[in-house]
Amino acid sequence: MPVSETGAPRVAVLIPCYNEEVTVAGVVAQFRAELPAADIYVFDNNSQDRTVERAQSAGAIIRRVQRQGKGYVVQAMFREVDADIYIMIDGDATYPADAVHRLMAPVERGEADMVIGSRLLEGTASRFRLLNRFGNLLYRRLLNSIFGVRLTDLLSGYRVFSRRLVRGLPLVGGGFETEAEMTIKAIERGFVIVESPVDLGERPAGSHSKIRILQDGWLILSTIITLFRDYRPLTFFGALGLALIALGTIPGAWVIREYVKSGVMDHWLPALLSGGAVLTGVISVFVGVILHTICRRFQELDRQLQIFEEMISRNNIRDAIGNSARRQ
Ligand SMILES: Nc1nc2c(ncn2[C@@H]2O[C@H](COP(=O)(O)OP(=O)(O)O)[C@@H](O)[C@H]2O)c(=O)[nH]1
Ligand SMILES: [Mg+2]
Repeated sequence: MPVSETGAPRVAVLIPCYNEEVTVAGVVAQFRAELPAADIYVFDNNSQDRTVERAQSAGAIIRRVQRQGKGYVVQAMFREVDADIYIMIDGDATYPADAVHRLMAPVERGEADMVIGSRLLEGTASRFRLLNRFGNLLYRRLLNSIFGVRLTDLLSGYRVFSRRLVRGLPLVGGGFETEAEMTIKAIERGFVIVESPVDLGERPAGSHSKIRILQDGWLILSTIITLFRDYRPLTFFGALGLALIALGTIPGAWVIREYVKSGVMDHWLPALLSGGAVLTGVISVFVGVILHTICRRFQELDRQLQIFEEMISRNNIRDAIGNSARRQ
């Protein structure tokens, strides 16, 4: 764990905000009380209310991001803030600040790169809107079966990150798909993720969620499917191909049986459709195989880069350059 000159890890609290004047000052004050030495940043995104004034008078460092969307803000946070431990939290006072020490502990001990404050782990009493709970359950099933993990809360906004993860996660999503994206990319890059239970509270009167259920729900689903295609191409295109082959085989077998029985070929249309489906299926399987090979090579490159970065951050620059030169 890299540390500051004083010997303690440098902690940054990151609060993405869009129109959170009702609650932001309270969140800043709570984290100031829990972590007196931390830098507390409010990343404002064109709020039209008094979010910035309230955050400023509560003592937060203000950063402004022009491009609208939580994902763009998270990208800016990861790019601009330099720390050893990063805490991300909503500005809506729905997550418990006093849980932060428990959430930070695995990262501080170097045992995890991401701790997710899970609102759905057993024993939690989170107050969810019904549709949000349903969406969360659906995405969790999907994520766990595709990527072979056992996470309970893919979308939590309360997270702790190690410096290694913040520096090593190329995020591109601009909106509320950012949590799904960072979770899947962290899994794929071999970062250690753990969950710790937190109870989600309700927003106070006058404060409104920024999630648009249908639009953002679709964005999150399409992000999971896109990353499934990108990171597990053999399963994705292989399953698609096998389904097409199976679909084409059934009418195909029937056409052949009819032909054998009557000796006359008079079912050209089903024969053509069946041939087309089987051929497309075979092509899809091959596409999966090719992309799988490419994907593995990129994974190796990723690992190599991680090793390289770790060496550099440990000041073994000469070692890192020497190693890469020897490999060429
Ligand atoms: N900077 C910025 N923050 C946003 C944006 N959209 C949402 N947020 C913040 O991200 C956090 C999570 O959003 P929220 O509406 O609470 O989502 P929910 O917790 O799923 O209901 C809150 O602090 C929001 O103010 C945005 O476009 N820009
Ligand atoms: Mg929230």
